[in-house]
Amino acid sequence: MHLQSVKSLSTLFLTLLLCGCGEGGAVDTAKALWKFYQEFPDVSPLILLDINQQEEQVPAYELPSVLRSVAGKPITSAEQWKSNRENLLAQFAEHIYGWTPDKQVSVKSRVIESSKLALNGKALRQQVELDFQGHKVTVLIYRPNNVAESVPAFLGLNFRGNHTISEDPAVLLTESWVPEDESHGVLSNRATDANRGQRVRRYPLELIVDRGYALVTAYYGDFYPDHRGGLANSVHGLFINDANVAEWGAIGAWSWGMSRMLDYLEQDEGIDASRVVTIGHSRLGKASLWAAAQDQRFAAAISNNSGAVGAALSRRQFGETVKIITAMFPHWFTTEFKNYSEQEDKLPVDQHQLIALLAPRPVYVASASEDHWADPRGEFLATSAATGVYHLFGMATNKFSAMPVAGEALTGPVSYHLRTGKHDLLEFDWLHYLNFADCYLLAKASCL
Ligand code: GTR
Repeated sequence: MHLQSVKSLSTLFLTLLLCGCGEGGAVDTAKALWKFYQEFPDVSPLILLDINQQEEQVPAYELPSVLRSVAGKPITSAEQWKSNRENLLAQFAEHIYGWTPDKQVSVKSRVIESSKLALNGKALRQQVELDFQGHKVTVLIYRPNNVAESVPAFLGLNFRGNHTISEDPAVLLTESWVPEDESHGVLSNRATDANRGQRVRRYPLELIVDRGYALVTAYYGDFYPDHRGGLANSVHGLFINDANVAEWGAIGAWSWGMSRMLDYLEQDEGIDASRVVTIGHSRLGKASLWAAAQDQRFAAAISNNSGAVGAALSRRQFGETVKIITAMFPHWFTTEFKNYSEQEDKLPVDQHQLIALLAPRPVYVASASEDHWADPRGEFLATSAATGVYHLFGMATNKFSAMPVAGEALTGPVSYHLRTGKHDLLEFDWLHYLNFADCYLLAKASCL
């Protein structure tokens, strides 16, 4: 494709900002283009010119029914749904995320730091090393003090290292590869004190513990460093002789990591491992859904602005498409997935079925009104389409007849909200997630 007009140049620049290649709206377009080039030196930014942001240009499509089995038979009962579940998961593994190894890996866990004085004395902070035969991951836990019984928890991975989620100087710096970020003092891919608290806005820790929940997190790069050469230092090395994982992607590795964090919580008396909800933003929202879809020990899942190959319908080809995501992030997926570029209608599944794999456990999908890259309407429609499976289980859901206006939510075991603003995870989102958790993890509130 060639740049034909000034109009297409400005479309490109706007798209660069949209795709998160610039942080928020603060960076100018030239910087965004430079950033894109640095992160994706072998991808032409012209690929972004294909992006559709017009509802009228969404192609006609037909979704695979959530109430039809992989073998093509109608599903009319919860029992039939359950017996089709593994086949449906296998479709996502085979065509999209790759197979997650089921081989057990031995792990040694060790609390390496602990203090009851965290968050102004409100929380117990624990840093736990999980050592998978030499591959080490550090889990950070904040758990409310002054509660006798074990508490429910939000469990999710973070983007830049545990030390970026709070200003707390006791949090250990990650030793894993982190993306270069000169403006936050990250040079030579090593975290430094300079980027402590960089993502504090995404983690209202005091609010979370005040409401009676623990937060459990780890740096996603501890499981799989998020770049094309990341495989060499990823947990894939633990399964080197396991043929089934040859086509495993990074999203799969992050999801696997979330399950291993849950394994640890099963031994932690302070946390009720039967009441753990996965949470993730953007690419980590994709991992949140895939982790909870596969691992039914998770009590619920939250997907925040997860977009393409998260909660958004691929067949809409709105915002980020299969073609774009597999060009920019090939290591996230099984290699076969890129064959569905511009052939989304050939995919045997679409993302509403990933959401449905949570059933009958509660699931929450959230979008942001300016996050066109992630296709808010596609996220809403996928969530809506998943409700049919909850009805099979005899569960009442909200009516998803119309997309809520920005600032509004649809509550219930299948929840959705549209926050005003950009691609991010903010207090508005957390307040809704906490209410959702009050309903389904604490049974404190009436929920529809
Ligand atoms: C974008 C990517 C999205 C989303 C996002 C993020 O660049 O295209 O799929 O994952 O990054 O994780 O912030």
